[in-house]
Amino acid sequence: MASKPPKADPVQDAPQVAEPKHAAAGIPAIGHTLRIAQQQMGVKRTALTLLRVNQKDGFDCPGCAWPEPEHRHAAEFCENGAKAVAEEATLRRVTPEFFAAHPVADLATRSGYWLGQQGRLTHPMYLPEGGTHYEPVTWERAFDIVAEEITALASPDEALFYTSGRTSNEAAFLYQLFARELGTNNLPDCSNMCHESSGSALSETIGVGKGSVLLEDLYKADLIVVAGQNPGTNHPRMLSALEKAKANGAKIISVNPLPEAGLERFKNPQTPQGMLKGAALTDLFLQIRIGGDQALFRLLNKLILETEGAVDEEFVREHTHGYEEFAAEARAADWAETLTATGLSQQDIEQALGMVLASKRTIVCWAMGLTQHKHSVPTIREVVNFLLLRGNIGRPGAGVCPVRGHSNVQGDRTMGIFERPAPAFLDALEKEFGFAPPREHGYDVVRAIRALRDGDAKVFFAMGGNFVSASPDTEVTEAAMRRARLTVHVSTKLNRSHAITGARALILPTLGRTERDLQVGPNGKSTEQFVTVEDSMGMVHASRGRLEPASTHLLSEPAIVCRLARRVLGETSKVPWEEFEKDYATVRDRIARVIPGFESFNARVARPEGFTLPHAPRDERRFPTATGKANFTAAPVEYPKLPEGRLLLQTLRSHDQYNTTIYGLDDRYRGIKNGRRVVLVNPEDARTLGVTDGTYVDLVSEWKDGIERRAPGFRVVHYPTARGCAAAYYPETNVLVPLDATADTSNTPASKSVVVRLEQSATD
Ligand SMILES: Nc1nc2c(c(=O)[nH]1)N[C@H]1C(S)=C(S)[C@@H](COP(=O)(O)OP(=O)(O)OC[C@H]3O[C@@H](n4cnc5c(=O)[nH]c(N)nc54)[C@H](O)[C@@H]3O)O[C@H]1N2
Ligand SMILES: Nc1nc2c(c(=O)[nH]1)N[C@H]1C(S)=C(S)[C@@H](COP(=O)(O)OP(=O)(O)OC[C@H]3O[C@@H](n4cnc5c(=O)[nH]c(N)nc54)[C@H](O)[C@@H]3O)O[C@H]1N2
Ligand SMILES: [Mo]
Repeated sequence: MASKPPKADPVQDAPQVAEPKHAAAGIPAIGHTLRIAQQQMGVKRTALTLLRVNQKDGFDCPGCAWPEPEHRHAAEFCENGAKAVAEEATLRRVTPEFFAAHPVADLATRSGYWLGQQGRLTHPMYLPEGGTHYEPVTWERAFDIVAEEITALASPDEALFYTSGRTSNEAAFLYQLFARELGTNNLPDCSNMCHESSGSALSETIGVGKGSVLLEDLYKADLIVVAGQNPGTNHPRMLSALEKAKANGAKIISVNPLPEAGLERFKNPQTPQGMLKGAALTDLFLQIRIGGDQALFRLLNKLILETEGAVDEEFVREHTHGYEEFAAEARAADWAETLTATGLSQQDIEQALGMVLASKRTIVCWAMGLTQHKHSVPTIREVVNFLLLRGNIGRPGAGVCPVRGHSNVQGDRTMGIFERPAPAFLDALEKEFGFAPPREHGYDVVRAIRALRDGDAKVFFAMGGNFVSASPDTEVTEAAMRRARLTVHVSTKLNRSHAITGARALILPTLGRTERDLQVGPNGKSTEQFVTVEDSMGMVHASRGRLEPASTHLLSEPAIVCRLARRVLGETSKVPWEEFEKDYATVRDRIARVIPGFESFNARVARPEGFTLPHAPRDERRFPTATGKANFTAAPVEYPKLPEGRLLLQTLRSHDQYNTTIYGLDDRYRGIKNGRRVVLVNPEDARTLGVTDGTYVDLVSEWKDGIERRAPGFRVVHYPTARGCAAAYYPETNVLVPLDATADTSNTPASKSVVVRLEQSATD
């Protein structure tokens, strides 16, 4: 039997602390997975559902974007994928009775954990202006309300259409089509807070904003650098790939302020010997200071340049641009400054260099540890310089590997969810559909918040996600949201964004990945639909849900967009929305005509393994940049400079959460139990700052705008992080991230480098 959701809230946050672990996955992971899954789904549904994850006839795991291997295990999922599935396939329900019992003001006092634990949304719900409770509403009335508010706008640019990264290709394509036919490019998405820095740096330097490696490249690599990523928690299936790479002889360098258990040792739950002993993964751990990566790669580049025969001169000559300028800048890199910026020793760096020079095929993998700093874009460009120097792009076993987060965040971008669409994409839309899409750029996430705050945007529509909790500067974002005329959320689960509303608000409940999607076709017969997704390595495949939907009142995301578009755009629309809703294959036919790489989409996606999108640098060493070559870049080295008595805080994920969805209160690998309000501090720093393990402090962020941002009541945990650095979980710490503290060029909130001071908590 599934168990009941927690009644009490605030759930007691009383962290208990033990030694951090040195290995990830293995037997405890399996027990833990099944326990969480069974609480939500009961025993039988757990077994039936988990067997379908990532199988060729099943659904794509709604967890991360790591690709599926060619030879799939019967259990091709990980502990955290199983938690993501259980969270969606739960038997708990949030019904109209629940909303009648909980006024919105009450929901706003609840923790994200409590809200999520209540279960799946079952009915469209409406909060009228001045109302205190959400009330059930028909779908027709819900679409009328959205249409009323959109029609009342002075310009379509006063509407915002946010997307989170679980939305399928089909739904994403329809959604951006609707926004653009309406007349706006205001399509902010979670990517703006995530890998935007990677996209910005890669498009400029190699001409494609996506990773250039496939799974088999990892198996062929000599050296894999994993920088700013915690795969043990966030991409657990990557550990199997790293294990295989090691078995084939690869070396691994991990670059991280924290010693992450998953990168130390991996106990593969799918092999008996793996469960017992496990494989050591990291050969060299570079415990870097937060934000020191650009300096590290810059110095490595200098050392490569100074080593006879280390540069792949032929590649540089044939395929790159800007080498001389870059080399001059890199030769000027300074040892002393690098040691300060990175906190590493000369020996660390020399050892790394030895491994770099010994490798003919090098891959660099990264995630949020590189993308969420002020200087993230130049940092990632420096990684590209590093790979270009030795010809490590566009050959087997080598390349760039930004490891994407949400399971279809890369696909959503491919489908046109982007506030700054390429002219060629808009031209193709125009040709296919016969309307003129707007050319002016729209708002990204940070600019969308400013627009709401300043009254320049009045309707906020979200296709999934939890905008209020995921965004920076929580108080500013919440106040901005409350100024909206209408906030609308297409959601599977309850979250804080439903409680912080505009004057009017709607919750539109939708099908999840795990659920069967039936649409009534033109012949009047119900036909099962499937959707498609693209993983982190550009592989596109089908996803088919099998479970009965959580409620008979749910609509699929494509159906919601099609009906809304018909209602809002009416007779004037040039798009056959009704046909699209009835048969998603017709949507794929259009995608095939609009987006390069999707030719014969329906035929190719019918293959169980799907197909791989073309990637010019990877496939042909062709670099579609402005210069027609791969671009070396030469930016000055930056790194955060910390005032006396302050720490540099990174906001990261615990093992029991998926972004703003909190599965539980433990962070097993880091030895934290039963609480999330913890701040990990190096014991030496704690001593200097006069705080000890177990005391409670407020985190107070300091930024140049002089505004004091405070997150109260965090338990200090002595932890072996790099000196001067601290770590605490997101989203509790988003209050500390200033809205305007963003990465240059990409405008991604700098949520991994927040300057804070610790103050004794008043309550301590
Ligand atoms: N279970 C689970 N899976 C997830 C998610 C989840 O929340 N839960 N989220 C998904 C999403 S959307 C994303 S984007 C990914 C996120 O995946 P990650 O990027 O792995 O997530 P974070 O927890 O933010 O971890 C950042 C890592 O970078 C390190 N780091 C921080 N600052 C620096 C730095 O300056 N330099 C270096 N070298 N390292 C640094 C941190 O110590 C940490 O190990 O995971 C995806 N998968
Ligand atoms: N401080 C700080 N802030 C961060 C980050 C950080 O590291 N530090 N990371 C950033 C990153 S990398 C990201 S990607 C963003 C994440 O930002 P979002 O993507 O906006 O947030 P999520 O928590 O993933 O969204 C969870 C909600 O999505 C809904 N949902 C789940 N599945 C589905 C579905 O299939 N369809 C629909 N329609 N809805 C669904 C549920 O209602 C759930 O409550 O947060 C960013 N914010
Ligand atoms: Mo993300």
